[in-house]
Amino acid sequence: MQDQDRILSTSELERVVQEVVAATPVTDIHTHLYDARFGELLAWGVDELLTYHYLIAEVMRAEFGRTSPEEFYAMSKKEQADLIWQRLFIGNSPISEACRGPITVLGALGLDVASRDLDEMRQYFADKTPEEYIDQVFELANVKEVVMTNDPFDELEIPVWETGGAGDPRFKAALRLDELVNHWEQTQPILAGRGYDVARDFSGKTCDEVMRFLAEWREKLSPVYMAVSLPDDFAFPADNSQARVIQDAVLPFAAKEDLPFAMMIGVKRGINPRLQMAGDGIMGKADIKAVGYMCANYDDVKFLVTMLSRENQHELCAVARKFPNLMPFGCWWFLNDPSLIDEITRMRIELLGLSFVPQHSDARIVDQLVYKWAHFRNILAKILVEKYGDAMRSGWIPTRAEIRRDVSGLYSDNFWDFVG
Ligand code: HDL
Ligand code: ZN
Repeated sequence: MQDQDRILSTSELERVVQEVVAATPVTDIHTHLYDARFGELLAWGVDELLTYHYLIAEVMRAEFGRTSPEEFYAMSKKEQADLIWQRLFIGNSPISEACRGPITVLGALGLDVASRDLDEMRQYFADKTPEEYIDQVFELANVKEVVMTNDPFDELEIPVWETGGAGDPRFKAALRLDELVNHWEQTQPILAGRGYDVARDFSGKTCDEVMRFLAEWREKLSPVYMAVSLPDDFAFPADNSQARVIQDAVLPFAAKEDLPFAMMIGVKRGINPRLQMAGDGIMGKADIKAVGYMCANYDDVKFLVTMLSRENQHELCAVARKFPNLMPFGCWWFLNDPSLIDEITRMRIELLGLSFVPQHSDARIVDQLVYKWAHFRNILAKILVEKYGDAMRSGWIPTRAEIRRDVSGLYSDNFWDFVG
């Protein structure tokens, strides 16, 4: 260990941690982004940023009694963005995390946020192409690659995959299975219509045919993992089609193909259907026993798990201590806020050391990579300074190389080492 690599003071520690946390590129393991070949599925620019469904939910609160969800959704994208800008940024101080995001992005792009002139800021995006803006955002956010959310039942996505051809190597695929797992009764006829010999009651060759479907889409997408979101009442094992698809098709396929299975547990879809996508949310904690059972009984499957309830976080860490095939990841959705990111990340470091994936952006708009990662890096740096500092106060001497190793693990290597 060379002397100049050793960190001997708190001030040096703070400088090194800040530098490494900022300079280390990120693998963003769950997003809803698409590379430019997906055309209109790729969202970018200030009007998309302002009409993010998190901000729609917030503007509906500000507009209560004035604008109904139906009236809002009848507006054009520009009119929606104007209303959100007026209500949440001008008429109220933009200090919620969802409001803070666009301001961080616009400021990072060098725009005159203090002008509050949305039309002037729109000009900045007018002559950009998606491709050049993706390059600019990836550089600004210091993100090296993202994992998409790819739905084999999405009529807009399917043609792009059927066309084939290599996409942008920075955009990895994930095979999203919500329609198959959570809506079997609606999806089984669609699969049958595509030539798979599947029966609603799972008789005959149904499970083999579902695995043939998975194999064919694995061939098309080369996904880094399979994924599904699951409700707060998800139970496993269970006597229902959701558990049956997982048990008799997804898990055997995951084991046979060594393809990890990501479970995002705790979402309640359509709590307020009038808000459309903004109407999904959370109505209670999930049952960690399902996760423990799966990890214990399918030790040849790698599980990536994130949970939506704050109340599930500690037990997820405790279960992960028992199962090396369980990789907790991210501060998902309503947990992607500074106070909860701080709480959850500290908990994970204290219980799991550095063996987890601390964050994903869940970005739907390319621009969001800038703020979701800038905000996270600020919090991570403070926590790491404290944790390395604790060791130093007892005489441990960390090195620059070790801090670079650790941060690279949290941002990227832990994920790639786990998925293989
Ligand atoms: O199911 C999911 O992947 C969630 O992330 C939802 O897409 C949700 O709407 C979201 O974007 N959360 O951040
Ligand atoms: Zn998501």
